Order: sequence, then C-alpha cells, then structure tokens
Amino acid sequence: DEEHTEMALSDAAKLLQKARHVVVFTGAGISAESGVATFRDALTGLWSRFDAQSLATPQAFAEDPDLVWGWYEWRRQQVQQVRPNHGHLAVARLKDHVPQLTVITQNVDDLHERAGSDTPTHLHGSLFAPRCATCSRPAPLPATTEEQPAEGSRVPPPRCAHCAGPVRPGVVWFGEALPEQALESAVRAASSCDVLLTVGTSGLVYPAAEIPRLAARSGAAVIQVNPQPTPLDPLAAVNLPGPAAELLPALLT
Ligand code: BJW
Ligand code: ZN
Repeated sequence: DEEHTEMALSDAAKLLQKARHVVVFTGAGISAESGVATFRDALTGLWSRFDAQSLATPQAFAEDPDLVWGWYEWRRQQVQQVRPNHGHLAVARLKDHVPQLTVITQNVDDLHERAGSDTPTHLHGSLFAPRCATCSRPAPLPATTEEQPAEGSRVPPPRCAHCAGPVRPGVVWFGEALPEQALESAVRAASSCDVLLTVGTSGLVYPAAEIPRLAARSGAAVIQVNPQPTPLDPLAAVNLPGPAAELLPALLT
C-alpha cells in the first residue's frame, strides 16, 4: 500500500545517499511507459504474441532471414517513434547525486542514451548496430522509410559491402554469447558497487540475471523497482512495487 511504498522510498533514498558506487541494472520494464513492449508481460509482452524460437535465435535467422530482419526493422522503427520517459531521465540525473554511476541495460533500444546516460553497457546489443552475419563487420543502418513496415512484414536483409553476406540485427539471440567486454565490465561493476538498483526486469534471462545476484553476494544493497514480483525479490533489501517512471523520479526528491 501507499504507506509501505513511502517507507520503502525513504529507505532506498537513504541507501543511495550514502553510496559511493551505484549500478543501475535495467530491463524492458523501464521502457514500457515510453510505449515499447516488454517480452514477458502476460497480455502486452512480445513473447505472448510472437514465437521467440522463430524470431530471436540464430537458427531462425538462418532459416528465414526476411521474417527475422523484417521483425527487427518493425521494432527499430517503433523505438524511433517514442521518447525516453521520466524513468530514463531519473537514471541519467542520478549521476549528479552519486560519486560513481554505472548503467547496465539488457535493452536493445537507445532510450537511456537519448535521456542523457552517455555510455550505458548494452548486455544484449542494440537495434541500431547491424552487422554482417558472415564476417561480423558493422553494416550501415538502413534509411528509415516513410512508410512504417507493417507488423509481420518480411524484409530482405541488406547485403554486406565486404563479403555480400546477409546483414543481421546487432542483438544477442538465445543461445548466443553476450558481448565479452560488456559482460566483463558489468561483472566488475556489480562486484564492486555498494548499491545495485534493478529496474523493470523479470530476472529470468541468464547470464544477465546473474548481475544483481552477484552484487548481492558481494555485499551490495539491492533495490528493486517492479510492479510485479520477480525471482529477485528475496535478494532485495528494498522492494519498490510500481512503475519505473513514477518511482525513479520519487527516489531523487
Ligand atoms: C515494469 C513496468 C514498469 C513492466 N516499470 N517495471 C540457465 C537456465 C536455463 C536457461 C539458460 C540458463 N542460462 C542460459 C540459458 C539460456 C538462455 C536463458 O536465459 N533462457 C531463459 C529464458 C530460461 N540464455 C541465453 O540463451 C543467453 N546466452 C547464453 O546463455 O549463451 C551461452 C553461450 C556461451 C558461450 C558461447 C555461446 C553460448 C542469451 C540471452 C539473450 C536474450 N535475448 C533477448 C532478446 C534480445 C533481442 C531482442 O530484443 O529481440 O533479450 S530475450 C529478452 O529477454 C531480451 C531481454 O533483454 C531479456 C530480458 O527480459 P527483461 O528485460 O527482463 O523483460 P521481461 O519482459 O522479461 O520483464 C519485464 C519486467 O518489467 C517484468 O518483470 C514487468 O513486471 C516489469 N515492468 N512494466 C517497471 N512500468
Ligand atoms: Zn560481411
């Protein structure tokens, strides 16, 4: 209830005030209020309408590149039409409140950057960094078309300028390794921070879900912002049940 949330907010604010190094660890829920769909929310999540195995695996891209490329182009253009919300803005402002801040996101959107967080670590890649599926060289982002690609439309991927291989989205699919440097720096930050603020993630996808767990094991206080219960609940010193765009700004006042 409201009184409980007030108390939790003041506990969380106190933890942040005395922290030297804060890690913010975000998932799809922080972008939900901007209008970007999450993955696992029961009614609105992408995986309730689309089959993950046929869209977000290397096998899916090999079997039907046009379907997979078209789906990611549809999502990229959706992200380009929305704006960061007060949650992303509060995360960016947090750098003026704590001596050291590290932002680690599982999100493939660019809303943290557009809110003013300069170098968030993207554990699952980005919708804005396509690369060649054959030789891995970065490929140019296709021009945004005036006509939005319709949901479910097939779009043949561009061809690599160097080897003519198909260009793929620069995201991390199921069964793929996370970018090594991103994972390393996330592990380093999580094991040396005093507070980890986990926001809008179900905590179900590994190895990313190890990051808040590692912080807790290393002695950091974990603060969680999420309207739903998650497997991270027992780990959290403070649980803030509610939407990120409301609760994150309230933490800074
Ligand atoms: C709000 C809100 C509001 C809503 N405010 N909150 C151990 C056990 C079992 C399986 C595995 C295991 N270890 C690894 C695996 C396999 C697999 C995995 O974890 N599977 C599990 C699902 C069981 N992991 C992998 O395959 C990973 N790779 C790997 O393990 O490689 C091994 C390897 C090593 C060396 C060489 C080769 C291989 C890769 C995982 C990649 C995940 N990719 C995706 C897709 C990215 C591209 C795309 O966008 O399409 O990443 S899946 C999807 O899930 C996406 C997300 O980043 C990720 C996490 O989701 P997130 O952000 O938590 O979103 P949701 O929807 O789950 O939750 C949203 C939350 O927000 C909810 O809690 C809401 O309540 C909340 N919310 N509104 C605040 N307003
Ligand atoms: Zn190539």
